[in-house]
Amino acid sequence: MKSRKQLAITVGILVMVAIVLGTLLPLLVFAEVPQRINYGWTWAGGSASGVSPSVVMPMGTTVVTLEVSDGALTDTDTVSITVQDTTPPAVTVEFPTANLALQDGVTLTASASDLSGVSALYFYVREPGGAQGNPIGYENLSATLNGDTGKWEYGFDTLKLPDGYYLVLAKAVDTYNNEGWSAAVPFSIRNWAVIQLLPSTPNNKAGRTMPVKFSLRVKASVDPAQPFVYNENLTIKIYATSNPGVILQTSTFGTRARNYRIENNTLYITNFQTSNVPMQYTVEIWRTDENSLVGGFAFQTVK
Ligand SMILES: [Ca+2]
Repeated sequence: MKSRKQLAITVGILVMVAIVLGTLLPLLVFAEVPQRINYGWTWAGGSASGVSPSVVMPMGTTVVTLEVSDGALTDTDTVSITVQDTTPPAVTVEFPTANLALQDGVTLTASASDLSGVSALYFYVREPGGAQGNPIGYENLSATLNGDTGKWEYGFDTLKLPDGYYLVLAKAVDTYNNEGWSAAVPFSIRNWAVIQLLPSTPNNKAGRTMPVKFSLRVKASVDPAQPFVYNENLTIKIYATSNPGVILQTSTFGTRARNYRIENNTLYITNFQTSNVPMQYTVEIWRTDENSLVGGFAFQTVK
């Protein structure tokens, strides 16, 4: 009896072990064979692997094919990726340098660079005002790329503009039409010479109204022929040389007594009532628009 009971217990244990093994074995088998999935990315000129690889794509549109494989089965998909340049070119005006005084013909020069290439560059000559100046009709001056220097150039005749203060800016455009602006570079134009026509006689009688005459011509260093400069936007200031703080007469273009007029494209003339006391006077010629001094001269009255 005793041995039969022991046998029954032994059989029971064996059955339980078999049940446990039957449950666990399949799990152990699966654990020893993990599912390995490969991700392969390919495109014209490149490839990568992994679930989310970091890559550098070329400019423009590229079709990328993804192939996913677990070793037995594969599947593919494609995606179209477009890379655009949204960064404007870097551009710098190299000539003129800041605050340079220019004469005659000059070559405006700028350098520009861009990842996708600079396709065009334009210069802008403006009068001062604000961060980018005020247009005066010299916009979008299309520059040419100098193959030797790699710089962009534009031939500019400063005689087209009156003497005074200006700004030049450059705008570069890349092949994706992004526009980059240079800083504004201030410069001046100095082509004019004031030529004193008085005194026609050395002795101007004090106390009389006398015509103050002068001419404005292109500097001989710029053009030896010294052509006449016609300008209706001048302000002529006359004061006693000993007392520059008190302006005795201010003349602008017009027909009234204290205005100035331009005769025969050869001279400027304004009438000035001199003091009874003999003294020396200074005449200053200014550009009204921008309050810049063109030049001046002095004359004297006698008893
Ligand atoms: Ca760019």
